[in-house]
Amino acid sequence: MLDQEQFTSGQINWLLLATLLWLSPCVAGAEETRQLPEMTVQGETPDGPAVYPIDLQQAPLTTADSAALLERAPGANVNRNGPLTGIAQYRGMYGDRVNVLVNGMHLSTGGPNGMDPPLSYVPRAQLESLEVIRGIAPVSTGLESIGGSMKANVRTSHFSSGEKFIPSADVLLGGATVDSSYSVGAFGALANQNHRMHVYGSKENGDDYKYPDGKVTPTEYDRNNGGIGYGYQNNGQEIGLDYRQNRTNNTGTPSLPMDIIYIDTDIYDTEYSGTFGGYDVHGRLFYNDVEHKMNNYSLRTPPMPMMTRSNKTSSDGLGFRTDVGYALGAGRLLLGADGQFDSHDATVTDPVNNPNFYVDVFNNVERNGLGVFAEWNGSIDTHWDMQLGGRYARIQSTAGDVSHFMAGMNPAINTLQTQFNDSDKDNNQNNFDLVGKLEHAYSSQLGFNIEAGIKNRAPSYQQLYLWVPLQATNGLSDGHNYVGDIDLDKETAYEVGLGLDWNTARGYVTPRVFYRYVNNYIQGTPATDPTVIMVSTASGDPNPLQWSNVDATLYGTDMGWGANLNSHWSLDGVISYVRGKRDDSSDNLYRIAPLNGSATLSYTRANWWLGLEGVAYARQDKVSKTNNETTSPGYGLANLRGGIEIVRDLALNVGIENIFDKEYENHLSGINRVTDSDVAVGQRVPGTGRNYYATLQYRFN
Ligand SMILES: [Cu+2]
Repeated sequence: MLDQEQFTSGQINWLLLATLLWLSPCVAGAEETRQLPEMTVQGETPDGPAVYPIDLQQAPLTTADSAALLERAPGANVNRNGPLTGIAQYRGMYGDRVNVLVNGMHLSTGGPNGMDPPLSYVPRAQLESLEVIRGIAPVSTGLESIGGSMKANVRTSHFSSGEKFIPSADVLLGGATVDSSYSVGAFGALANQNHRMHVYGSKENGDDYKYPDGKVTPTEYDRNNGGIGYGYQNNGQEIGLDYRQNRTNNTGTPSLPMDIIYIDTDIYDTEYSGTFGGYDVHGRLFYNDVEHKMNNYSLRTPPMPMMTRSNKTSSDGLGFRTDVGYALGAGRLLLGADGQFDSHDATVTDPVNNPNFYVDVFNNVERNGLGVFAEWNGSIDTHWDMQLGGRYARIQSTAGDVSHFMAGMNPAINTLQTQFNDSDKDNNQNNFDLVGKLEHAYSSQLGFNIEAGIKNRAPSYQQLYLWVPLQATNGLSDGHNYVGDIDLDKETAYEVGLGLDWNTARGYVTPRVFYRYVNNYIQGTPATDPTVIMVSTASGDPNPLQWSNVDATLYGTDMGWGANLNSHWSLDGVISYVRGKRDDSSDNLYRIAPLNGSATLSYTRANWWLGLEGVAYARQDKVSKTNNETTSPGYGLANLRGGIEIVRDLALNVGIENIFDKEYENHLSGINRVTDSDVAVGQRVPGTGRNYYATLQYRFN
């Protein structure tokens, strides 16, 4: 079962496991430092109602893709193109529009088709918390956050008290039947009052998953992820150093034209925080590097025997952030500066049938952002809290010249190449963001909030520099070839929101409504350049799209809700609805989640729990004609989960997902492009069939 590659990282895991088991007797007497595992409870967060922490306690550890957990937060969802490629969606926006932070970092991802979205770098087993910031994201959350902000934090070490070093550890084994998958993970830490250090590693591997009519090919996956970190604190000052490595091997993405052969990513992060008088100073510097290869012939049959293609890409990103916070009036002012300097390259070749084949899809592409912001949070009256923030960001993009091996022989390709190389490739945008929020505590149980904001996003590098018609769309997966437009303008969103938080001992509801108008929304529209159409037709799509600035409106409502029936029984759920449409034409926006909701009935005892989950999606018939999007029928699913602490520190979690083995298609799943699959080409990729899973977790701290 283990091939050479697996064995290498398996060795690492066994080494960790052995070390941790050896360490375990040392902590038998360390009970006073024992902390509860990650049990963030909905509606009870120190950050208040603005942040929605996803309850990880009852979320399955066998879901390889952490992004799947987003379905548990109001307004959030996930666009799937494969088992590890969940793209975060929030209130109808996704991809580059949603600011997803991994340990506070904005990562420069390597897949021009969204194969390595930020959350793919945080295996579920290593996730410490996943939070969705509700509504308009504060300007302090990132350079560009037009579609909201989310924060994923990974397991790390924490300082303890006293000089004695206290160890802590966590070992996890999991398996699931639907894709014959397994996951192993280990985390170990050692900390005292001044030093903390940690090491971790995980491996996840699965085969093609089953659905009631067969198997979805290729949905196999293999991901190895690990890292090491150190922190030091003294006299109110603290530094942290972290290194994380990701090695994803053969992993299918049936909704995209190619599959992942590898994604090799290294992430370096250093952080400083200190207090000087009344000033809290914070700084962070980070760097990530991605080497990625995908092709259309290793995990699937190419569309035509001679059309074997391979695409090698590389990306890197350098980012920083500094901020200082201090008391001002009845609140705190945060002043900061941040930057992100990303570069991207991608070259398509045909190593099987044509060694001369090469196309520079992206060459020396750079996207650099620099910003400053000010944000004040405080109270303006006994029952009124306010947030006021402003940000300026300058986003500068540029690209190098490209070449295509056919340019000498094919006049149309030569025209596109010459046009691109002769053009001024600089695109500079000045973004001014503003956010204001008011919260009114009507009583200890009831609060109201109102918010308004202006947010901007400069075009992505694909939207600017895709010069030859191809499906490099950051995972749109609509089957169309696209070309970019160097002269695109930034998107500007004007958004307002209203909300209510009602929270008592017996239950809670947290509804929000929002309305967002986006000026210059970037959307593919039918290409008009006859040369583009000619080249695209020759490669199979006679109707290519070109990104252009249109206008759009998104509005909707979402909420978390729950009821405590008695001391053991409770009911919790979320409901999300969003409507997205063009303003300049009668079309709808593409790949928008239909009305959906979930409810979990839980029975909880001191050392075991059971949960019955119902998930329901309505039909989506508000689809995009421009993107040839098909409608999807509604469906309901039932899942049963449970957990028990067998002995102290050893927990078993088991469950059955999709109990009735229902065949269903999630609207946000992509369209199948693979011929040798049980799923027809052009059909929306079906969801997983009945799945039994179990995880065993041993942790002490
Ligand atoms: Cu890729």
